Amino acid sequence: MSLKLYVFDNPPNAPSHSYFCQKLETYFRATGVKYTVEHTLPFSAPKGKLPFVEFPDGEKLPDTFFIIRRLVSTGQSEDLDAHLTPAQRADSVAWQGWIDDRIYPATVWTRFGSDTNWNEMYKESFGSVPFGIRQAVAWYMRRGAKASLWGHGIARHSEKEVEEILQGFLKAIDMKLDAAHGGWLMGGEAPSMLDVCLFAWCANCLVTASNPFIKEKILKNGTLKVWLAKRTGEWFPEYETLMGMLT
Ligand SMILES: N[C@@H](CCC(=O)N[C@@H](CS)C(=O)NCC(=O)O)C(=O)O
Repeated sequence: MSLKLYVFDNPPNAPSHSYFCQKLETYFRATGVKYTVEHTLPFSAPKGKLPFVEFPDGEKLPDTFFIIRRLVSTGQSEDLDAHLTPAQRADSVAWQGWIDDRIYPATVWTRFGSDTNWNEMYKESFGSVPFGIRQAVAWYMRRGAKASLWGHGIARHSEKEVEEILQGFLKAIDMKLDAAHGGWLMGGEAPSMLDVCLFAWCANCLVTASNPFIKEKILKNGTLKVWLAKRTGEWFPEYETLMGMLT
């Protein structure tokens, strides 16, 4: 069976500008799920967000959590946390929640909240949209993102406070890498969902100039860079530019 994976359009052989699209594709690579990539926009997605998948019978399913849950529960893919103890499984879910629901919004706020970072994002993401509608689409998307991040709460913090949140996460990752001696973050011989999410978040932050604070911290962390280079080689050997940044 081959799934269709619907994601934002992206330069070839590079990580996605969307963390959640990168997360799902990384899960597919880590588990060997067969898929083809289709480019689309969130307006066409069942829940208005990307990614979503389409099964061979035409059913469309959105949301990384529910997509992975369905694939695992129907025996179409591997549960990457199956080898963990129940307590470790709970930890893995908590780490995923930290990344998906706190670190990802903090990351998006650094991109959309600061005018300097937004200008980078604008150049990278809207350059191919025809002049004239480019400004309108960008303005609409920034306004929507700012409103939803205000609703989430992260946009109510100062830049310094958001950096503290990100810094705390990066410190925790350092401790995790140290405890795992640079191997899989939950220990053992195989990746867990935490490895998938951390790789996806780092790759997604490294591919853009719109989050300089995070990018600089990742690129200054030798242990994390070695870990990311290993994962890139195993999961996305075609990401040559990313590999160049890491080695
Ligand atoms: N809970 C969803 C989140 C997906 C999500 O937030 N996708 C973002 C891109 S990273 C999106 O489509 N944003 C467009 C919008 O909100 O209009 C998942 O796990 O797939």
